[in-house]
Amino acid sequence: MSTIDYSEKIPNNVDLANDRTLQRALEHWQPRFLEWWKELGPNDFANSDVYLRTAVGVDAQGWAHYGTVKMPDYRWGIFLADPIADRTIGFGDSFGQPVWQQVPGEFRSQFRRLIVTQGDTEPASVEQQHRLGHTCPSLYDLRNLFQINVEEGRHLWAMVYILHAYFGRDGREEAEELLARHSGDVDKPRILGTFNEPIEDWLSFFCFCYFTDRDGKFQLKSLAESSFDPLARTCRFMLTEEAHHMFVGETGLGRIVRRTLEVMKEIGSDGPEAIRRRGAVDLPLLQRYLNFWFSSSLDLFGSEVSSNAATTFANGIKGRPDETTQYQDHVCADSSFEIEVPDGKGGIIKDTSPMRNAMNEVLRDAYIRDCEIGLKRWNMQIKRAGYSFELKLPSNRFRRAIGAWANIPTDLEGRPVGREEYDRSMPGWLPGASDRDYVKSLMQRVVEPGKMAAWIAPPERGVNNLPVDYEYVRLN
Ligand code: BYC
Repeated sequence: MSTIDYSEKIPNNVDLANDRTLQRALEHWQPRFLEWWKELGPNDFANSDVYLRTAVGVDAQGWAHYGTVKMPDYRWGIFLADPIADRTIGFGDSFGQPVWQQVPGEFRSQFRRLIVTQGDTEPASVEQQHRLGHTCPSLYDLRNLFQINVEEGRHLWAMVYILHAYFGRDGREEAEELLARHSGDVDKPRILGTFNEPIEDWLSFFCFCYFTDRDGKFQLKSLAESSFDPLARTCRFMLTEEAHHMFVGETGLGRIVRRTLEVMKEIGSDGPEAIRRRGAVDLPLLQRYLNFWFSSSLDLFGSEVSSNAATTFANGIKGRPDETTQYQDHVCADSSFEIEVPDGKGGIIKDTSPMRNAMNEVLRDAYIRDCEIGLKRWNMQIKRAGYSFELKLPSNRFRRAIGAWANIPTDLEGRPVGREEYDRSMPGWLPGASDRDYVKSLMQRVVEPGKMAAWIAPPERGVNNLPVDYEYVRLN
């Protein structure tokens, strides 16, 4: 197992000390990163002591250390999972050949595009969550937000390292740009749509962690299959950290459902107005938030049929999650995939695409199945409490902005509908102004250890075996 050198200015397990040029370049980027963090990270809490986990190794057993840290002192570092001896290319035209330790010249721009896109999402999410700390529902949640923020910052470092180490001057310029684009900026927005959506309340935050971080899981798993070994190893380690982010989303939404069910039981009603009078989140409101974030996150997989996807698969650049264990055919040169597309007359037809071109859709399908798991769990909670309400994922055709269904109005079941019906039905499908105002009214900060806001139940357990009422953040 490789060890992490913490005596370095930039902790790393890539032997940075022996590459002075790269070390200098990254040390030059470091103060810019810190400036960005100060401006657009959770810097109003710079003086708070936060109980954080920090990566200290890449060993599955003991990779993290927990302790109290002021966020600006967090040690953002560069960690690659240990190499797999004699690893060979797992998919595409070069299947079975040794993996690459350098980027082949002919694939340079394709790799750069994907690495930049991946890197762009990390600081974007920190920017989106910039002000959430002020309205935390508990110290436990505040700590989780900050944990996610520092780790997304580290994931930015992970991509910046690859850009600096393997893409020369272009890579250094791209690394600067990663700090120059900003979420929601009209002139210089983040690359992918969802990362320009504001996250102004904790309901949105938990939905984002549940749906959007899960896209992160699928994309990182695909890049972890890459033939470019340093990228694969980087992404493998990022996935270790990523799991917690989805946990925060799933348990956050689960706790909201639990609290709502308690209120429904107390008042003996499932009427949204009555529930809102008690300061909880009615289930139809939650459903509208799920519709919003799920449909937005579906776009992150790109078009159903994509020549980019075909090329990156053929060239061994980006595979499918768990390529080795989940699939038999790793070349996919002759297979095909059936997709449903609009027929141009207000209906749906089946079309067949070469499998390689449909890789985005293969990933999206797997992602949707993964998203279903949490919903099943919450629906079970609702059923056990004696209610018939069922949370549902909308169709993958609903409210799409990318791909075959972009800007085609459909209902939640994915049936094409007229524009007028679509607009008329929207208040029932997506959060409207009054929903957002109500959710905003709930966002009152709760910072007494162990106390929770009225709209969310406490977690089942605290962090790292500590009690729920531990003072996870000392606000100073
Ligand atoms: N919004 O052939 P197409 C995470 C662009 S999340 C705006 O359809 P392709 C995280 C596309 O870029 C994971 N633009 O798709 C989560 C292309 O533009 P260019 C992030 C979009 O290329 C939470 C054009 O449309 N990682 O880690 O096959 C917190 C045509 O593209 C969108 C990655 O995404 C969109 N939604 O696939 C923190 C992995 N979708 O290049 C972090 C790297 C597509 O022609 N990225 N476009 O100007 C990729 O693998 C691919 O770029 C995509 C698109 C899957 C995103």
